[in-house]
Amino acid sequence: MTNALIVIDVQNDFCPGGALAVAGGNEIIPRINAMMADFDATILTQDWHPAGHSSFASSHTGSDPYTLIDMPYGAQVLWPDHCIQGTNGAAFHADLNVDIADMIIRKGFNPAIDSYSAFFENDRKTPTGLEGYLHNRNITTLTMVGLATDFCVQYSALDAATLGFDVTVLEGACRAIDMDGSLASARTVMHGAGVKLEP
Ligand code: VGL
Ligand code: ZN
Repeated sequence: MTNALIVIDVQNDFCPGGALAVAGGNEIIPRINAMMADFDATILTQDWHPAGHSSFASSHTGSDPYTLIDMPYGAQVLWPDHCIQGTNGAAFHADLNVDIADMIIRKGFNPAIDSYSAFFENDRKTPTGLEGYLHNRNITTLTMVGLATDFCVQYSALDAATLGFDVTVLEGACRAIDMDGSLASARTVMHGAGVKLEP
């Protein structure tokens, strides 16, 4: 067994003061840093949108953030502008130990498709390349931490489980957006998919 720590989207825009701030988002960083040495590999993901991305409410006249829109690939939540490529909001939080990471995977760069998951874009079929990377390194066991539990962590964990990885989400090292019951739903769905939820 080769294991990896997958650190999802610990970026300024998802931390307090950021454009899509997740409550307590920065609190998880010391624990994540301390865990990195316990894994064979550490992989960071980075939400990385071009300006004018289709997941931004500002790209859809008359639409407010945190509402739903129909996209060709299904329902999509509209977000405030966030994690725009090259901006400080898209940078990793300064406290995160990025130096130890083996791999940084960027996602959400396709202007027309969002990508919550580290494995597939929101059309559920366009791969990011992470699956191949993990297989090539014989990594079979994943521990996921980061932001946000009910969006990018959930989607990444579900795809990983579907792909056959052994997946654990450390909920105490994650924080949630929690809109309209999304956290409770995420926990139920992840549990049902065989993702281990641990504190
Ligand atoms: C995320 C909403 C939009 C996340 C990314 O990292 O959970 N959520 N983009
Ligand atoms: Zn995003």
